[in-house]
Amino acid sequence: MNENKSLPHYLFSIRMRAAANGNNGNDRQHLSGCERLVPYDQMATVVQNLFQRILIHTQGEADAINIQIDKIDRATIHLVPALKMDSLEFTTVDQAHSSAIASLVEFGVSKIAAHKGIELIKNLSASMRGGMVLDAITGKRIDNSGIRGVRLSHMDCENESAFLSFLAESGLGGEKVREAMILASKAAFTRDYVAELCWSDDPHYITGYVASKKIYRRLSPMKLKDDDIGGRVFFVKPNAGLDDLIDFFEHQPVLVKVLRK
Ligand code: PML
Repeated sequence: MNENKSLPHYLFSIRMRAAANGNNGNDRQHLSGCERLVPYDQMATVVQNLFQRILIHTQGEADAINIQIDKIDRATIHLVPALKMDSLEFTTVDQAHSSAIASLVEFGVSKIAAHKGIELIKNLSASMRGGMVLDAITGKRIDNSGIRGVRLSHMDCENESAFLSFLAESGLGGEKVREAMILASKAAFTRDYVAELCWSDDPHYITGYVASKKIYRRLSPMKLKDDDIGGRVFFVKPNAGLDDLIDFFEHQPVLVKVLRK
Protein backbone atom coordinates (compact mmCIF):
# COMPACT_ATOMS: atom_id res chain seq x y z
CA MET A 1 0.00 0.00 0.00
CA ASN A 2 3.00 2.28 0.09
CA GLU A 3 2.41 3.83 -3.35
CA ASN A 4 3.05 7.34 -2.08
CA LYS A 5 6.82 7.71 -1.85
CA SER A 6 6.51 10.50 0.74
CA LEU A 7 4.89 8.17 3.28
CA PRO A 8 7.23 6.72 5.90
CA HIS A 9 7.98 3.02 5.41
CA TYR A 10 7.34 2.28 9.07
CA LEU A 11 4.71 3.26 11.60
CA PHE A 12 4.89 2.69 15.34
CA SER A 13 2.14 0.94 17.25
CA ILE A 14 1.87 2.63 20.66
CA ARG A 15 -0.25 0.82 23.22
CA MET A 16 -0.72 2.07 26.74
CA ARG A 17 -2.56 0.34 29.51
CA ALA A 18 -3.22 1.12 33.16
CA ALA A 19 -3.99 -1.60 35.69
CA ALA A 20 -4.61 -1.91 39.41
CA ASN A 21 -3.48 -4.79 41.59
CA GLY A 22 -6.08 -7.49 42.03
CA ASN A 23 -6.67 -9.29 45.32
CA ASN A 24 -3.53 -11.40 45.16
CA GLY A 25 -1.31 -8.74 43.62
CA ASN A 26 -0.68 -10.77 40.45
CA ASP A 27 -4.10 -10.71 38.97
CA ARG A 28 -4.11 -7.14 37.72
CA GLN A 29 -7.38 -5.46 36.92
CA HIS A 30 -7.53 -3.44 33.70
CA LEU A 31 -8.44 0.22 34.29
CA SER A 32 -7.97 1.88 30.95
CA GLY A 33 -6.13 1.59 27.68
CA CYS A 34 -5.53 3.41 24.44
CA GLU A 35 -3.48 3.05 21.32
CA ARG A 36 -2.30 4.71 18.13
CA LEU A 37 -0.35 3.88 14.94
CA VAL A 38 1.87 6.83 14.08
CA PRO A 39 5.06 7.78 12.23
CA TYR A 40 8.32 8.09 14.19
CA ASP A 41 8.25 11.89 14.26
CA GLN A 42 4.87 11.92 16.07
CA MET A 43 5.77 9.27 18.57
CA ALA A 44 6.97 11.46 21.46
CA THR A 45 3.93 13.77 21.29
CA VAL A 46 1.47 10.90 21.03
CA VAL A 47 3.06 9.00 23.94
CA GLN A 48 2.78 12.15 26.04
CA ASN A 49 -0.87 12.72 25.06
CA LEU A 50 -1.87 9.11 25.72
CA PHE A 51 -0.06 9.20 29.05
CA GLN A 52 -1.95 12.35 30.10
CA ARG A 53 -5.18 10.69 29.08
CA ILE A 54 -4.44 7.55 31.11
CA LEU A 55 -3.57 9.67 34.16
CA ILE A 56 -6.84 11.61 33.92
CA HIS A 57 -8.86 8.49 33.24
CA THR A 58 -7.49 6.47 36.15
CA GLN A 59 -7.45 9.37 38.62
CA GLY A 60 -4.50 7.99 40.55
CA GLU A 61 -5.93 4.48 40.91
CA ALA A 62 -3.36 2.76 38.67
CA ASP A 63 -0.68 0.53 40.21
CA ALA A 64 1.01 -0.07 36.87
CA ILE A 65 1.09 1.65 33.50
CA ASN A 66 2.48 -0.32 30.58
CA ILE A 67 3.63 1.29 27.37
CA GLN A 68 4.42 -0.98 24.46
CA ILE A 69 5.85 0.39 21.23
CA ASP A 70 6.34 -1.79 18.16
CA LYS A 71 7.71 -0.88 14.76
CA ILE A 72 5.30 -1.87 11.98
CA ASP A 73 6.22 -2.20 8.31
CA ARG A 74 3.70 -0.09 6.40
CA ALA A 75 3.45 -2.76 3.70
CA THR A 76 1.80 -5.11 6.22
CA ILE A 77 -0.94 -2.63 7.17
CA HIS A 78 -4.45 -3.10 5.81
CA LEU A 79 -6.27 0.06 4.79
CA VAL A 80 -9.96 -0.43 5.58
CA PRO A 81 -12.93 1.87 4.87
CA ALA A 82 -14.63 3.69 7.74
CA LEU A 83 -18.21 2.51 8.24
CA LYS A 84 -21.04 4.87 7.31
CA MET A 85 -22.67 6.34 10.37
CA ASP A 86 -26.19 7.15 11.57
CA SER A 87 -27.78 7.85 14.97
CA LEU A 88 -31.13 7.02 16.54
CA GLU A 89 -32.54 8.52 19.74
CA PHE A 90 -35.14 6.87 21.96
CA THR A 91 -37.00 7.67 25.17
CA THR A 92 -36.24 4.43 27.00
CA VAL A 93 -33.54 1.77 27.14
CA ASP A 94 -36.11 -0.89 26.14
CA GLN A 95 -36.97 1.03 22.96
CA ALA A 96 -33.27 1.39 22.08
CA HIS A 97 -32.69 -2.32 22.71
CA SER A 98 -35.67 -3.30 20.52
CA SER A 99 -34.29 -1.10 17.76
CA ALA A 100 -30.81 -2.63 18.21
CA ILE A 101 -32.35 -6.10 17.81
CA ALA A 102 -34.22 -5.01 14.65
CA SER A 103 -30.98 -3.61 13.17
CA LEU A 104 -29.00 -6.73 14.06
CA VAL A 105 -31.65 -8.88 12.35
CA GLU A 106 -31.44 -6.59 9.30
CA PHE A 107 -27.64 -7.18 9.36
CA GLY A 108 -28.05 -10.98 9.24
CA VAL A 109 -28.16 -11.94 12.93
CA SER A 110 -31.03 -14.25 13.99
CA LYS A 111 -33.61 -12.87 16.43
CA ILE A 112 -32.53 -15.43 19.04
CA ALA A 113 -28.86 -14.45 18.74
CA ALA A 114 -29.66 -10.71 18.82
CA HIS A 115 -31.69 -11.13 22.04
CA LYS A 116 -28.92 -13.29 23.51
CA GLY A 117 -26.36 -10.56 22.79
CA ILE A 118 -28.41 -7.94 24.62
CA GLU A 119 -29.02 -10.27 27.56
CA LEU A 120 -25.35 -11.26 27.84
CA ILE A 121 -24.23 -7.63 28.18
CA LYS A 122 -27.16 -6.72 30.43
CA ASN A 123 -26.34 -9.61 32.77
CA LEU A 124 -22.60 -8.98 33.11
CA SER A 125 -21.55 -8.55 36.72
CA ALA A 126 -18.40 -6.67 35.71
CA SER A 127 -17.35 -4.96 32.50
CA MET A 128 -15.19 -6.90 30.08
CA ARG A 129 -12.03 -5.59 28.48
CA GLY A 130 -12.81 -7.34 25.24
CA GLY A 131 -15.87 -8.74 23.52
CA MET A 132 -17.78 -12.01 23.44
CA VAL A 133 -17.98 -13.84 20.11
CA LEU A 134 -21.39 -15.32 19.31
CA ASP A 135 -22.60 -17.52 16.47
CA ALA A 136 -24.89 -15.12 14.57
CA ILE A 137 -27.53 -17.82 14.03
CA THR A 138 -27.59 -19.96 17.19
CA GLY A 139 -26.51 -17.21 19.60
CA LYS A 140 -24.05 -19.64 21.22
CA ARG A 141 -20.88 -18.06 22.58
CA ILE A 142 -17.95 -19.60 20.69
CA ASP A 143 -14.85 -17.94 22.19
CA ASN A 144 -13.37 -19.24 25.42
CA SER A 145 -11.79 -16.02 26.60
CA GLY A 146 -14.04 -15.87 29.68
CA ILE A 147 -14.38 -12.53 31.40
CA ARG A 148 -11.37 -11.11 29.55
CA GLY A 149 -13.08 -11.25 26.16
CA VAL A 150 -11.54 -11.01 22.72
CA ARG A 151 -9.80 -7.69 22.11
CA LEU A 152 -8.94 -5.64 19.07
CA SER A 153 -5.57 -3.98 18.78
CA HIS A 154 -3.10 -2.38 16.31
CA MET A 155 -5.52 0.08 14.74
CA ASP A 156 -5.90 3.79 14.12
CA CYS A 157 -7.36 6.17 11.56
CA GLU A 158 -5.34 6.79 8.41
CA ASN A 159 -5.68 10.57 8.51
CA GLU A 160 -6.48 12.18 11.83
CA SER A 161 -7.91 15.46 10.51
CA ALA A 162 -10.03 13.75 7.81
CA PHE A 163 -11.37 11.35 10.42
CA LEU A 164 -12.18 14.08 12.93
CA SER A 165 -13.92 16.15 10.20
CA PHE A 166 -15.96 13.08 9.25
CA LEU A 167 -17.14 12.77 12.86
CA ALA A 168 -17.69 16.53 13.22
CA GLU A 169 -20.00 16.48 10.17
CA SER A 170 -22.34 14.33 12.28
CA GLY A 171 -21.90 16.68 15.24
CA LEU A 172 -19.62 14.18 16.96
CA GLY A 173 -16.21 14.32 18.59
CA GLY A 174 -14.25 12.93 21.49
CA GLU A 175 -12.20 9.82 22.08
CA LYS A 176 -15.07 7.39 22.67
CA VAL A 177 -16.70 7.75 19.27
CA ARG A 178 -13.32 8.00 17.55
CA GLU A 179 -12.07 4.77 19.10
CA ALA A 180 -15.36 2.89 18.78
CA MET A 181 -15.64 3.80 15.07
CA ILE A 182 -12.08 2.66 14.39
CA LEU A 183 -12.62 -0.58 16.32
CA ALA A 184 -15.98 -1.29 14.63
CA SER A 185 -14.53 -0.57 11.16
CA LYS A 186 -11.61 -2.93 11.78
CA ALA A 187 -13.88 -5.67 13.17
CA ALA A 188 -16.25 -5.31 10.20
CA PHE A 189 -13.37 -6.05 7.84
CA THR A 190 -12.78 -9.47 9.42
CA ARG A 191 -13.69 -12.37 7.13
CA ASP A 192 -16.36 -14.15 9.18
CA TYR A 193 -17.81 -11.07 10.88
CA VAL A 194 -21.56 -10.41 10.67
CA ALA A 195 -22.31 -7.64 13.19
CA GLU A 196 -21.40 -6.03 16.51
CA LEU A 197 -23.34 -4.76 19.54
CA CYS A 198 -21.77 -2.52 22.18
CA TRP A 199 -22.36 -0.12 24.98
CA SER A 200 -19.85 1.60 27.21
CA ASP A 201 -18.91 0.91 30.83
CA ASP A 202 -18.56 4.65 31.44
CA PRO A 203 -21.37 5.50 33.91
CA HIS A 204 -21.90 8.87 32.19
CA TYR A 205 -22.02 7.48 28.65
CA ILE A 206 -25.34 5.94 27.66
CA THR A 207 -24.94 5.83 23.87
CA GLY A 208 -24.08 2.47 22.36
CA TYR A 209 -24.08 1.11 18.84
CA VAL A 210 -24.73 -1.74 16.51
CA ALA A 211 -22.54 -2.23 13.45
CA SER A 212 -22.55 -4.28 10.29
CA LYS A 213 -20.06 -4.59 7.42
CA LYS A 214 -21.42 -1.27 6.12
CA ILE A 215 -22.90 0.83 8.91
CA TYR A 216 -22.17 2.08 12.42
CA ARG A 217 -25.55 2.88 13.99
CA ARG A 218 -25.46 4.81 17.26
CA LEU A 219 -28.37 4.21 19.62
CA SER A 220 -29.29 6.04 22.79
CA PRO A 221 -29.97 5.24 25.59
CA MET A 222 -28.56 1.70 25.64
CA LYS A 223 -28.33 1.77 29.44
CA LEU A 224 -29.32 3.94 32.38
CA LYS A 225 -27.10 6.75 33.58
CA ASP A 226 -24.71 5.77 36.45
CA ASP A 227 -24.65 2.14 35.29
CA ASP A 228 -20.93 1.32 35.08
CA ILE A 229 -21.23 -1.97 33.24
CA GLY A 230 -20.81 -2.24 29.51
CA GLY A 231 -19.61 -4.75 26.96
CA ARG A 232 -19.31 -5.87 23.36
CA VAL A 233 -20.57 -8.78 21.36
CA PHE A 234 -19.28 -9.80 17.94
CA PHE A 235 -21.67 -11.93 15.88
CA VAL A 236 -19.92 -14.22 13.42
CA LYS A 237 -20.89 -16.67 10.70
CA PRO A 238 -21.63 -20.26 11.75
CA ASN A 239 -18.40 -22.28 11.52
CA ALA A 240 -16.32 -19.12 11.63
CA GLY A 241 -12.57 -19.65 11.87
CA LEU A 242 -12.17 -18.42 15.45
CA ASP A 243 -8.34 -18.56 15.51
CA ASP A 244 -8.08 -16.51 12.31
CA LEU A 245 -10.64 -14.04 13.62
CA ILE A 246 -8.79 -13.55 16.91
CA ASP A 247 -5.46 -13.29 15.11
CA PHE A 248 -6.85 -10.56 12.83
CA PHE A 249 -8.49 -8.74 15.76
CA GLU A 250 -5.37 -8.75 17.91
CA HIS A 251 -2.45 -8.61 15.53
CA GLN A 252 -3.33 -7.31 12.07
CA PRO A 253 -2.34 -3.64 11.86
CA VAL A 254 -5.18 -1.62 10.33
CA LEU A 255 -5.66 2.01 9.35
CA VAL A 256 -9.23 3.19 8.87
CA LYS A 257 -9.81 5.55 5.97
CA VAL A 258 -12.77 7.84 5.41
CA LEU A 259 -14.01 7.31 1.85
CA ARG A 260 -15.79 10.19 0.14
CA LYS A 261 -18.11 9.47 -2.76
C1 PML B 1 -16.69 2.11 24.77
O1 PML B 1 -16.59 2.95 25.67
O2 PML B 1 -15.84 1.24 24.58
C2 PML B 1 -17.88 2.12 23.87
C3 PML B 1 -18.10 3.43 23.27
C4 PML B 1 -19.39 3.49 22.50
C5 PML B 1 -19.42 4.75 21.69
C6 PML B 1 -20.74 4.94 21.06
C7 PML B 1 -20.78 6.25 20.28
O3 PML B 1 -20.89 7.30 20.88
O4 PML B 1 -20.71 6.20 19.04
